[in-house]
Amino acid sequence: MTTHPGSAGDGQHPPHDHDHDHDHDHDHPHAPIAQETEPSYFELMETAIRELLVERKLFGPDEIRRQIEVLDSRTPALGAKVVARAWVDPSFREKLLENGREACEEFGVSFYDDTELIVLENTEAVHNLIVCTLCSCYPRPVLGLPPDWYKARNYRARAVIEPRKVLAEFGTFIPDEVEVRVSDSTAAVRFLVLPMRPAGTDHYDEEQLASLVTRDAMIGVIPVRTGQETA
Ligand SMILES: [Co+2]
Repeated sequence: MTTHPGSAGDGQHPPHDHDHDHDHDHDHPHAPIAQETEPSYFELMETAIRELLVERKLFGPDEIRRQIEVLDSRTPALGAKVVARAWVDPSFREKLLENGREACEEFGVSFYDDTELIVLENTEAVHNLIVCTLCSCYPRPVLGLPPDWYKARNYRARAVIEPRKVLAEFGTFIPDEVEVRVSDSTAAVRFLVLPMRPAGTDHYDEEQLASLVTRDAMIGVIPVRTGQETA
């Protein structure tokens, strides 16, 4: 139990008898929003730089909010639509493999940054896997935020050293005769895997196809499945 300094016995504010900490004096009827940890170095740094840039009028809080809204609007569903279109439209597929960014932009996925997008096609002969060995570079305009494991040191280091072993841990076993190609992303160049269209989907329409395509398949750690596969 905590009480606020200055809130006990001042005649106006009865002492709190519940567990929370805040630095102002009022009674909340609602549960406190938990502040789980102290802000990290990078969180403090971000706040300091953001406040400085706003103070210098280089951009305003509304622009920051709008940019966050754009970032949050990106999900793997966008990438899945791109993949499904490539599966049904050979000329789009060709364009996509030629210039990923341009093809995506024409398809309606805007790029809010200066990154190039290279789309890597999985075939019967080549299986592609993407990684950022340095940090967490990822095709965010088409997939949104990367999963935590993508940013983990373990994945970043091992994906290039022993990709088949890493893939096996995702339940993906690549036959020896298939080449595994690992592409290392950079700040300027991002990759997206164009997975193989699964067998038995000839009668699927574009939307049904898109619903099969998952984030992990576009990173290259799993194939696209229909759920109808026999083990
Ligand atoms: Co990176």
